[in-house]
Amino acid sequence: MLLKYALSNHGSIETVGAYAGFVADEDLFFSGTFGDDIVTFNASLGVAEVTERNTAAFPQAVGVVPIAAGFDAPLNYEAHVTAAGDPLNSAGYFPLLSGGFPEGSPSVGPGEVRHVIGFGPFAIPAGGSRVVWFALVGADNQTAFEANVDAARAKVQAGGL
Ligand SMILES: [Ca+2]
Repeated sequence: MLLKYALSNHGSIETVGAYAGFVADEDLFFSGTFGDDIVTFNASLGVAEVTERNTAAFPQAVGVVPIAAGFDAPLNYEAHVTAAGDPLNSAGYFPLLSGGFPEGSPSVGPGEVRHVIGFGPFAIPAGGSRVVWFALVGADNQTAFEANVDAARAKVQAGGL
């Protein structure tokens, strides 16, 4: 699934330091519970990836793929929170969406995990816009997952929907 967002700057001054992020709570139930999920920043794919703890029995993988279209977005970032650490309201997600965790932070779980992934900072010119995409990707195993991530990126590079 591809989600497309157009971020427009209707002002007369360039917007700098913009971030685009996506929060997800996947709740994998292949194992019969969402309490044993693991979320990892897959640095080689540049995606947030969620699996069951027991990947031998349950090899399925899902993830969120950030894709910037037509501009440079220098940093993929990630952040994780557990159920106990959920923000109290929507505004509480802003620090995660705008800052994330440092790249290379470790996997979180097993547990009832959420994550944030995105890119930034980037600029939006006055009167202009930036288009960002997030692909929600899943597969029956790691090999198929990687192929589906590549396919999602290729679809956007070919013009999207
Ligand atoms: Ca699970």
